Amino acid sequence: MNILTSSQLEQWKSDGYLILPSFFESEEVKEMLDEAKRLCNEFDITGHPMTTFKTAADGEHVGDEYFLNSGDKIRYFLEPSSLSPATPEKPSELLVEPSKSINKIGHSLANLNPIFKKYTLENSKIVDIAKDLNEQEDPKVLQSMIICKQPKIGGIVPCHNDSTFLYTNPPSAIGCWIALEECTPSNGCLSFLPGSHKKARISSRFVKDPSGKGTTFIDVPEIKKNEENWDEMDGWKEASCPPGTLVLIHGSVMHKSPPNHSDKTRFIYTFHMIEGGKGTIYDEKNWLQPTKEMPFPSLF
Ligand SMILES: O=C(O)CCC(=O)C(=O)O
Repeated sequence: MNILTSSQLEQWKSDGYLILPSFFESEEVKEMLDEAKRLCNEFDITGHPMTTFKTAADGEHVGDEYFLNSGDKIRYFLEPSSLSPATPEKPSELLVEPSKSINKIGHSLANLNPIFKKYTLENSKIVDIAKDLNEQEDPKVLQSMIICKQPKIGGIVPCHNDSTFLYTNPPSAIGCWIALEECTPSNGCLSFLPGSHKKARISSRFVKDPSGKGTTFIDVPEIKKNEENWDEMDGWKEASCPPGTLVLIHGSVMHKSPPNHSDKTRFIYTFHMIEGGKGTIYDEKNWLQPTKEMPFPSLF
């Protein structure tokens, strides 16, 4: 093994997530955070389609062209409550300055931004982690993004698991989530339901709506629906963590984060890996698509 101890690996297998404090040095975190803030500061709202982002709960459909074609770009998605409601007389207007209106920036930072590339595709520690987990033969990197969780207006991320949103057959997603700032319950740290990855079936998947407009959820054939109300179960654990922490997230583990009502930012950088080998299929129904010019890159 390269980085993980056998007890950490056991914890990953039993909980479905693993918190690794001090994974990145403070200078490395500063470089990522400075770059995240620079990207926010250079955001120009002129001509922006005012696309907002919130993690879809069942029944809610999100996503326009700007969102659906962001797999090979660096695009800005707004925090819903940074905008005034649109009326027949008046379109939505920004209620805060543009740099503070951003929910997330994605979804191809690992390919297109040299700093985030350095901490993803070109990072030997990340490669070692993927090798230590030994879950994927050919990890492909996708959905690399900064999540800002802005002070006061940063919204909730409802209870979900990632393989629903980055579906492969069979499910294979793993999230690498990196705290760039202190994450606490008051600014919206992650919470997990340990062990839920062993029970939760990926029976539904988030796809482009066949109508050609937006996104929807469809059933995964032959997979029995989950009856559990995961969100209401006992045993949720908050994952407060200092900057520099890497949190590994199994694609089936239930997790969430509350709104940020505090006056502190909660910047994080995250990307996901899916299995590119073993005959695993990532199909054209998925909302996030690679392009011919920019296929999902292999980590090694
Ligand atoms: O950063 C957050 O609050 C949520 C992130 C998340 O749910 C994910 O990366 O799957």
